[in-house]
Amino acid sequence: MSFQNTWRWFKCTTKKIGGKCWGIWFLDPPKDISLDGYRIDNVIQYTDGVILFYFSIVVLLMIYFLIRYRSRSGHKAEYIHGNSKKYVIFSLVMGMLVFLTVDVVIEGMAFKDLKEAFWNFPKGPNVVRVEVMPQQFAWNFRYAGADGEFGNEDDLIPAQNQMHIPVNTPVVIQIAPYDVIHSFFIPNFRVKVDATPGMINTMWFQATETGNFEIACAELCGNSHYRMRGFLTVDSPADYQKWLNSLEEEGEPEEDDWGDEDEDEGIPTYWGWAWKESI
Ligand SMILES: [Cu+2]
Repeated sequence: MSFQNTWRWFKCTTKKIGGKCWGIWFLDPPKDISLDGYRIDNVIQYTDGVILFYFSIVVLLMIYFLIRYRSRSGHKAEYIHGNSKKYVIFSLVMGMLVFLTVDVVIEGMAFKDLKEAFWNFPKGPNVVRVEVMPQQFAWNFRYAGADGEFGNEDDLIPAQNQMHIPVNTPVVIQIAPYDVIHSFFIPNFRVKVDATPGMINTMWFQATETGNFEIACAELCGNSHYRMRGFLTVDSPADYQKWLNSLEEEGEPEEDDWGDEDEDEGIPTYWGWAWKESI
């Protein structure tokens, strides 16, 4: 039985409420509809499980000692220094056990996931590329258009907060903010990347199901941070193409289409950068 199967068995036998096998313990996380989201869930679940295991041991031992050595007649308290060789070795062994089963295992899982998935950027002509520029308090998206190049006239810019991607296709985003730090978070994909002023950050993901999903800002970015919400539509490839075509028909925005500076959600139409292949 592999580690993953053992773990699945453990979490399903311990948490069957309403006939359903709960993923992350008491939480009911958004449905994972991404290729690699299970990796994040596994790390979280392992962390919860191993911590619960050690915590239970400590609590059970405390209860046992409280009862076993309670104050009663004919019993006298004893003062022990606890610094003999035996105790030192015992503490070191316990410490190492915790270090190996918590830190080392979680690091191992995390680096494996980074190497196999999150840092293993997809390449090739079928990869969908999107530039994202969050601002207080909205999401701006940019698609390359017919020429496949960013930062020129035929770029496609959907309405604010609207992002479409095709299903079963790798999507790479590059993100930089218009103003302060924001963070692009799609709970259904278990992915998140900061938008940092002065930097272009990058991330990739792939949807396994069509539907409508929420994009949240995961960085407190101002007084309306809570309503900074984007809408991600995962389309079939045909619907996605149709949507791109509908953007093309809308035509180019005018040069002076910059949003009103006094308005929170003025749309800075002219933004974008040449796609950074090296990052
Ligand atoms: Cu934000």
